Amino acid sequence: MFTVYHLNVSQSERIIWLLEELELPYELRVYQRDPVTQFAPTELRRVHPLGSAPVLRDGEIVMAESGAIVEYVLARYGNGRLVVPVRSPQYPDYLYWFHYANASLMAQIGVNWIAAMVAGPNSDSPLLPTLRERLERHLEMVEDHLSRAAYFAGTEFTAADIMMHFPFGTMKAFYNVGLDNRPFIKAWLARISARPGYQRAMKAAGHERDPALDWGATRSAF
Ligand SMILES: N[C@@H](CCC(=O)N[C@@H](CS)C(=O)NCC(=O)O)C(=O)O
Repeated sequence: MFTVYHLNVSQSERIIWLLEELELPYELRVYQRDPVTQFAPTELRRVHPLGSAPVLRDGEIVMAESGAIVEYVLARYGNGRLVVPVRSPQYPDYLYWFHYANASLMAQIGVNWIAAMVAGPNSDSPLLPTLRERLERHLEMVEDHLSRAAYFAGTEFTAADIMMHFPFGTMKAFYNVGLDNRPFIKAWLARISARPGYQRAMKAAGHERDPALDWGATRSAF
């Protein structure tokens, strides 16, 4: 059985969600963020040297990095579920969005979030509008894609959707990317929210309400 080391309000909910979708049993170990810094407690460093979440234990194997964990679970236990076959025309989209979620989108959101915190609310730094414009380019690209596809890899829900959810869903608790003018991203979030596996996972992850709803940034650190 897997053990999922979960930090509240974090990307580790991707792993809970994946296991719920696959109906694979797991034990959950829950850690709470420091209420001021929002960092993980030091106990998590006993599980993995970086001390951040998620971490998955599968017997002797201990893995961090949500994308790597998702790929590992799907390759070993997925039996073809939630992935796109390599020869499928949808495979490049599947691969792109799966990796884009953390490698580019989360990276951009993270920079904007930290810059906004460091600059403060009254800053007139020209950096902030520049970063906003960069983030808008991402939102425009995602919106355009979802205007032509129900899910990131086409007509079927896949692990690429699991990877893409956090930046538009739970990340809002820290930094709201702003989806007011993005009807296709919001429609995709609504489709995701209707999934029983998602609902079970968000409950297990400790959410009292659906994190895909617009709840505004409530957890800005420092
Ligand atoms: N790219 C990593 C990010 C890991 C990460 O930064 N996790 C955050 C939660 S979303 C964390 O543990 N933050 C608390 C800390 O680093 O102290 C992944 O996808 O697993």
